[in-house]
Amino acid sequence: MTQMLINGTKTDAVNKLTIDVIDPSDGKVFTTIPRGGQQDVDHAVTAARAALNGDWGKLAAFERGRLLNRLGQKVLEHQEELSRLESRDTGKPISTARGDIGVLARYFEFYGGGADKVHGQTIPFLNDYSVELVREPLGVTAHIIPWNYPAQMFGRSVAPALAMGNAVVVKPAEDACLSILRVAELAMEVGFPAGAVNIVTGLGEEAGAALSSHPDINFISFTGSNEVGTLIQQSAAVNAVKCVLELGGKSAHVVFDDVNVELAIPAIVKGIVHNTGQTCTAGSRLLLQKGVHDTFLKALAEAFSQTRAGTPDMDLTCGPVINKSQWERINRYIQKGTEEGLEVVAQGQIADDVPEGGFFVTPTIFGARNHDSELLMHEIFGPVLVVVPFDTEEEAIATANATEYGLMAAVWSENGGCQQRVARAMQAGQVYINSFGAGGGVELPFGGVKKSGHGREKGFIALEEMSTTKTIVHYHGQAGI
Ligand code: TXE
Repeated sequence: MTQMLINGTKTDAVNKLTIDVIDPSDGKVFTTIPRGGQQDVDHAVTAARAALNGDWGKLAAFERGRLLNRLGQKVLEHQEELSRLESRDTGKPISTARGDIGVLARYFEFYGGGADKVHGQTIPFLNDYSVELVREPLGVTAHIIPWNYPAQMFGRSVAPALAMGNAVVVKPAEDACLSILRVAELAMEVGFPAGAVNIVTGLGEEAGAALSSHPDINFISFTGSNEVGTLIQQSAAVNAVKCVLELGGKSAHVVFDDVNVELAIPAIVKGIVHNTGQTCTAGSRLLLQKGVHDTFLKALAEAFSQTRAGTPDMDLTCGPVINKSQWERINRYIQKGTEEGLEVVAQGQIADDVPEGGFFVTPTIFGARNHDSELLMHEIFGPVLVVVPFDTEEEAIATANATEYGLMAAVWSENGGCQQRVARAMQAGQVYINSFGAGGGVELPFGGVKKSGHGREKGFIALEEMSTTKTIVHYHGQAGI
């Protein structure tokens, strides 16, 4: 059994209950984690508050930065161990997991370097006044993390919070949290004071709800489904705390007739099969201009049919999906596409020798004739791409924006004017021109518009999100003058 970490101590849940952790490659239980609840969350929040008022709160910004950098270095020293843990827990191919752990280290390096570089301001005001705007931590920050990129999202959410001097309580996903628990242990080893980093494992509706509605937290960072995002926003409203929400996506590639085919095809394939499509930014819609439609689709189908799903150790294009319910959901969508009469343009394969009971799905591209397919509207969260043709730039922009989501998008064209017009018209938090996703992009501000959420993570902007300002007004004139 793996334990959680509260106040610097590895611990079971107060109620001693546990949750089975299942290997997505064979559907079998391989360990358990504590099923934390309200009391465990209370202990963690109390420990975080005490750390803020104690050793952690007393550190200078450069000392916090040094600790973050040490943790980044430690993660790299343990990269193979962490990658093995992450791939077993999530089903990711081992090379994908190695990449994710590299990105985790980058978060701690990047924000370690940023910790002492967020300056305040002086503000011109009336004569005889000096006004300073100083940055302060928010306090105890709560981080609810999903299962698709546990290690990366831990870094993305927690590193900027720690850099700004907050004390964190993390509720990882019940489906995948082992890498996070190990990194939290490493944080203690490099010298983070007890209580600065706390991890409470458990179910969303128990530990997650207890944390997001806790009256003594000052901020919530949530990545996950829109349904739970709504609950989180309600809890945040009750306690009047700020929240950053990163929710679903239905990202579009818009491919024009003058596309550089060699550049676009591998990026579009990777954009939907990487992490078995379980990525909020997955490029799950492909809008193809009619002049290039047939030749592009033929080349895409050839490349896509080479994709293979297998176990982490087989290290193929993708792994299994995380659990049975996601497996059923994705297969329902594939079935639905067939029922709606969508054309199957290409399919990858599942390797012959995968274990029985694993949650493997067949990567699939569908061609749609009109725009009202459910597969074009809903986030499938699997390796399923839907292609639609278009004539004009205006039509492409309208179709790309015809979704309730707005997380990421890409324009594929060699025409500078077209690239800029489309990039600016697209409703998305990040738009790529002739590329897609940029391998993590720790430095690049990220977040959604519309129902993809609000607030920004990654980049320097996250340091502002994870802190607040205080205005100090100093009158230095003389009485009566
Ligand atoms: O998400 P949940 P699920 C989307 C994706 C996927 C769907 C369902 O479309 O198919 O969501 O996945 C915690 N109070 N994304 O059901 O439930 C939970 O324990 C507080 C997109 O796994 O939202 C976990 O830690 N917390 C996404 C986290 O919320 C609660 C990544 C996410 O789980 C809670 C994952 C509650 N009441 C899924 N209920 C992305 N944007 O990358 C659950 N949780």
